[in-house]
Amino acid sequence: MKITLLKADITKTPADAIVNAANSSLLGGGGVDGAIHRAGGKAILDDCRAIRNRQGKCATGEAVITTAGNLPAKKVIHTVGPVWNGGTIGEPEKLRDCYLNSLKLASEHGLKSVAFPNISTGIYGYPKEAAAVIAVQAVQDFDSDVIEEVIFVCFDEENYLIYQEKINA
Ligand code: AR6
Repeated sequence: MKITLLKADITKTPADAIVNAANSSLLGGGGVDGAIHRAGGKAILDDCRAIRNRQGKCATGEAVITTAGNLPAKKVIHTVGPVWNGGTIGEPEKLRDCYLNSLKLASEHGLKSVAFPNISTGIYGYPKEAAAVIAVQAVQDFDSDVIEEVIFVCFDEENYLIYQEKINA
């Protein structure tokens, strides 16, 4: 599986699936979540509502899949990252689960390229360096015959420089 690093807006990334750093309500929010719903349009929210009606909220570390609406991607995978609370209440495991469960869902849907934002490192306050180590490790550990490329899409320069170092380590 090839790993690519971009400094970009994930809503403009033409991957088969883009991953959203959502919250458990699945009904939108700020940060990358807000950007994805704005750019993708109402169809994404409609799908999220249908999932809510079916299964209720999305637990931390879990992932669900919807249409990508007007985005260049085929699908959006919504995953709920952990809120950073000092790191002693399972945040690292939950963050790893976000990456693994998103990749599993992409694989099950035959999606060959998956773009990830830096989950939890914005509003949820996860330290960027530690989050990058977990993200890169999870992707490297994931075995798939389906997924050919994982793209880490960094929005800020700090994350971009951290990922450059971790991917090449
Ligand atoms: N493209 C790529 N990355 C982006 C974009 C974009 N357009 N916009 C922001 N980022 P955050 P979280 C980066 O706060 O920490 C929402 O309200 C940003 O620089 O979006 O998981 C949800 O509804 C950062 O590196 O997500 C939840 O309530 C990364 O995306 C909560 O925020 C994640 O920052 C989730 O918080």
